[in-house]
Amino acid sequence: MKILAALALAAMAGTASAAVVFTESFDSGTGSFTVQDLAGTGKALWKSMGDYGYSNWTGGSGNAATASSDFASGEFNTRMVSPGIAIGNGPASVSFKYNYQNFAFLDVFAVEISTNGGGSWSTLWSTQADTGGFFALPGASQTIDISAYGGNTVNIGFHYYDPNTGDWDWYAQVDDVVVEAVPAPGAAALLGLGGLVMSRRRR
Ligand SMILES: [Ca+2]
Ligand SMILES: [Ca+2]
Repeated sequence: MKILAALALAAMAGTASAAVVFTESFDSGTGSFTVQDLAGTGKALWKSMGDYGYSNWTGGSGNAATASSDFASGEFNTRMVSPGIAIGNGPASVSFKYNYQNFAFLDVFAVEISTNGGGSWSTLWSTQADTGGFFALPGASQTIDISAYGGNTVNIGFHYYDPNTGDWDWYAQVDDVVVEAVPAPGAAALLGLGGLVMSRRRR
């Protein structure tokens, strides 16, 4: 039975394709994400765009998660963290819409990933490039390959910070986060094994 189970799993792996396993529209504030204030100042935290009086300049609809340093000067370092997302082995990606305005290469907008519930983070992608309109459309889209993290439950972090002092920068906006991955083993594998058992009974 062990061999048959392994064969069934191998068959599943061979035919499994990526599907949407997580989405967040931010149409209810920061939605399922949790917000960290790593500077401990309460400045420029990820919030609803309306909290800063902004519109959605990402190209998404409804609300966009927004972190603004322009709203009030002061040290800031904020990360917005997704719930744990179980991804299987195989092709996987995270995509999102955004609008980011950098101030004099002082601040950073980064996308990070954790495989230990937020205990430690790896940078997937970061930028200091003005992207999209200035307090205006258009927005932009980004897709990042996270296949290397297959087989883990991951958290995705959107990190906006300025490592310098005397912060007073612009802003970052994010909308429509989508994670596509081969569904984690569990439901799919059980379905495969169920099919195998049924076919054996027919013989
Ligand atoms: Ca939205
Ligand atoms: Ca700073």
